[in-house]
Amino acid sequence: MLQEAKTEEQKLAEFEARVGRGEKVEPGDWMPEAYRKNLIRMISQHAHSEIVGQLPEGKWIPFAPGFRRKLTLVAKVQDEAGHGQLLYRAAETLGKPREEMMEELLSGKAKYANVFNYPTPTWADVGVIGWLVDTAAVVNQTMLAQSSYGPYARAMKRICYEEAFHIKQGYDIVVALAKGTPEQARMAQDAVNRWWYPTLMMSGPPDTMSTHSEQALKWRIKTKSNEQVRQEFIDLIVPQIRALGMDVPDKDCVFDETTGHHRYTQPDWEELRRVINGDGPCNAERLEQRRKAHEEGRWVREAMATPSRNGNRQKSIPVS
Ligand code: BYC
Repeated sequence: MLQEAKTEEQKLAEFEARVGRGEKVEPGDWMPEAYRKNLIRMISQHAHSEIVGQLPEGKWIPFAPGFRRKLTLVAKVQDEAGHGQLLYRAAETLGKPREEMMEELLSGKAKYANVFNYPTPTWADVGVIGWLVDTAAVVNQTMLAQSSYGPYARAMKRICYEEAFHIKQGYDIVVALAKGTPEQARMAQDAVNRWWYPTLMMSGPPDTMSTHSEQALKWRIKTKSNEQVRQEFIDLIVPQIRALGMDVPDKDCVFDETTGHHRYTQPDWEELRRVINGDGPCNAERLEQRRKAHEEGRWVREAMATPSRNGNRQKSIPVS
């Protein structure tokens, strides 16, 4: 039967059957409008997170202790820019123009990961972002690599390869500090203490407070709930923290023999709501920096959009 001759109900039933069989949905395929909208929302927020996520660590590039630390940090921050590009591209395949996404980010309308609105006062923060935040990101993104939307799932695969390197980079910094002087060890512990709850919040609110999870799980945009992802992260990271001789900031975080998982204290969900709605410690600073970078990159975008002598015009517009 031709696609046009089918009723909306038939198209939806076929779509859900395909997704249920684990098939990928591709850009030209029929999809429910709510599926398209949910994906655009999530992928564009993810792209913004990669772009804004360059700033807290990027600030430390001039002060990295030594040439090798600087090289790996530069490479990491550049990777994040590349991830942003991949994700904007994936969102564009759903019909969302890149300029609109940029406008939403720069105007403060769009959300991006909560963690990037916290300060990075010491070098240990660079290590802890790479180790804790990137581990939480990889647990989530490994799940998203199974997403029903083909371009998003494929972007996640590539991104996870690079994030695995970022985790090692961060872990290596923390190991050096944890095994260094007492002052360095204190600095590492202090950073773990400050990043613990924001990192737990990164996996999203509890399932009872999540607005999009039910639909996202039904259509396999996500394949695990926010709480499943958070639990997976905690079970992975807690033994690593203890193996380094460091304290888990939550005194009630203990392994529960009956469930086979760690119990933990819930983060302050009101803090998450505030931070993602613009009222975190560094929201204004991050957006100001992004706006400045966007303005400074204007000449590049304009130069690339100008036809060359042979009449060719560069089609894709760089982000910054
Ligand atoms: N931060 O219904 P819910 C990186 C929002 S970058 C901000 O559960 P969903 C890195 C949520 O968007 C990778 N917002 O939503 C880069 C929704 O708001 P709206 C970062 C959050 O989508 C540089 C509302 O709260 N990873 O690793 O089903 C250097 C209700 O939530 C957050 C991603 O972006 C949050 N933590 O689930 C280093 C992953 N939590 O749209 C590292 C992609 C919730 O209704 N995103 N919100 O206004 C996801 O996996 C999902 O969107 C979430 C939330 C799990 C975050």
